[in-house]
Amino acid sequence: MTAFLQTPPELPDAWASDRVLREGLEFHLGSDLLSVAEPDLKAMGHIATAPQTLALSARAETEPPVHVPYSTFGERIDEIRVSDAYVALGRLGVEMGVTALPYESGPYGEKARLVWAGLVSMWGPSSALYSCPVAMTDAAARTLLLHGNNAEREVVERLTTRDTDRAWTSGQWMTETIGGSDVSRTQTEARRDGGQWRLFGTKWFTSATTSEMALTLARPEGAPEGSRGLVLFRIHRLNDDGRPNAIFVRRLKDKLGTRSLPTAELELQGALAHPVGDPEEGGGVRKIATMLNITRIHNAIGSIGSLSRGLAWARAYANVREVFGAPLHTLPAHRATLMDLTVDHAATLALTLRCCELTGRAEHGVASEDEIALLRGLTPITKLTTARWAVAGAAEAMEAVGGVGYCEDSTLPALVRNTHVQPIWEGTTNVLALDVLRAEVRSGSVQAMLRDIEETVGPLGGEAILSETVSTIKQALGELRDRWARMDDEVAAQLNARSFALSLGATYACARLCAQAAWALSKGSDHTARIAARMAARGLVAPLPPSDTSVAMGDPS
Ligand code: UCC
Repeated sequence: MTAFLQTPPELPDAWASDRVLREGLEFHLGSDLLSVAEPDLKAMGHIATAPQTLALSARAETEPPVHVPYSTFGERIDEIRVSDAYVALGRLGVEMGVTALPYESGPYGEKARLVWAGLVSMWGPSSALYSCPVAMTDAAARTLLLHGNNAEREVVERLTTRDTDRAWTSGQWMTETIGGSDVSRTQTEARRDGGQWRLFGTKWFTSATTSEMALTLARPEGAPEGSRGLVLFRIHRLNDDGRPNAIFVRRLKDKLGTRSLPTAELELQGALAHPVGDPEEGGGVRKIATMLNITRIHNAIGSIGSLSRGLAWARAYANVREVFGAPLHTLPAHRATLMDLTVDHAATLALTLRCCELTGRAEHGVASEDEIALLRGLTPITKLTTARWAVAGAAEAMEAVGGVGYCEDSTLPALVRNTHVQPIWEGTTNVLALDVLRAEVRSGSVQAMLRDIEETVGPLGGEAILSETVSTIKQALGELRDRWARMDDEVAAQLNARSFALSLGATYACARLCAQAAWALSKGSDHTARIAARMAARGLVAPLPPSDTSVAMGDPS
């Protein structure tokens, strides 16, 4: 008897196989604009999943960065060498517009961020985490445009060009040992040296450390404590003469995932730096928050990528695998699992595209005040919600491929490892849930999100297939309003923030799916209506937090 040999699953073309992405973009762009964007989206879908790209990605995963502290003859050089496969994947993305598109004057206007999100979401899971420097580069460009001066226009041009010979990337050196979340305690000191500034301190997590530049925070000597006393600086790895800028690498981080991406601890020992805007005005945290809002959207796009790639592998495997005498994709239990993964993917896309729509409007100066308030709250909600869906979804996708999925050469372990950074990078779930409270106090963002859900689903529900879903969303909205009313003191607000934020994320996503479903139904497709129905049936509102936390530390009081 010939031994059984499993037909290997084949990863399908990322654009052609992703109905949810195609429909989501058509909903937002309209069919005319989508047809303008489609050649680029098609090209990216093809390249991102082409065998040679996947081979580069797999190779980069096995060639982690190396720190070379000294030259052959003993000079301190602190070089970080990265895989040429990682560099090649970055060049591919930059040429295809992953840093440039939102800044170009092209046919898309305020909708450029939507087309861009489609491109980045397909490229990201093949990029060996070059998506990380791309996130920070985009965010630095936006920050310099908003808070920088004319002299920085050339820097912005370098950060946003498609010309890979000129292109720079930027890091974001924010985290210090004293606070990854509590940035206001930053200890790096900025000292005046004639007409220049020099920075002294230690940065504890700096990713994409091979970037030409970074934005970072420091406190000028004598400046007040807290976030207001901090100044945002632009810092370059090398000085104009090509010599190192007094930036020393303590060590590279040995991380669970993101292995091809260098993340280092740095010591700044008098590194030359340039304040972004007027250093007298401080406000460094407010300025770096511009950066955070963009990188948090990149984070959500990363979650789309994790879910779409995991789902693509799980479906590909289900198509070729037979178990218990039947094709795997026909078995009810497995279909149910894939359906829920499909829902998580679609919900992640719906939230993220809404953020991109609003970001594009804000960047083009056409967003209303209400939309700005909405975006301020929706960004942390989207990041925290989608990151949790992505972590669970990547693990589910790996399980769906069974034992082979647990083996490195299937690439699913790397997907799972890399996805685990999503809830940690750029603010954990709890920190972002607390940020939502802050956004309500300063901007009325929670009320703006609740209003938007109400206005979105208000006119819907006439279609039989959507009526139950819409009524579940309305119930969830009522529950959210009740819960919010009870979060009326500091302790109650903090205790409930996480479950409230997750519930708001799910309810908002389902409302957006309903709006898209109603549009798609008018064009003859009930695909999204079925996804929204399943999402609502799973329940939108998370359980309340424990009211009794007395044994949380294992030490009953
Ligand atoms: O550490 C990290 C490394 C993880 C591992 C990496 C491995 C590999 C990476 C792979 C990548 C793919 S990641 C960093 C994690 N940390 C964070 O993300 C920071 C989390 N913390 C926050 O988000 C906080 O909310 C802060 C730091 C942004 C603010 O806290 P503060 O100090 O209490 O500040 P305030 O007073 O709330 O805000 C100061 C100002 C205010 O404006 P003004 O001064 O005008 O009153 C706020 O309105 O900043 C404004 N502001 C904002 N504005 C604060 N947040 C925002 C915002 N999101 N948007 C607009």
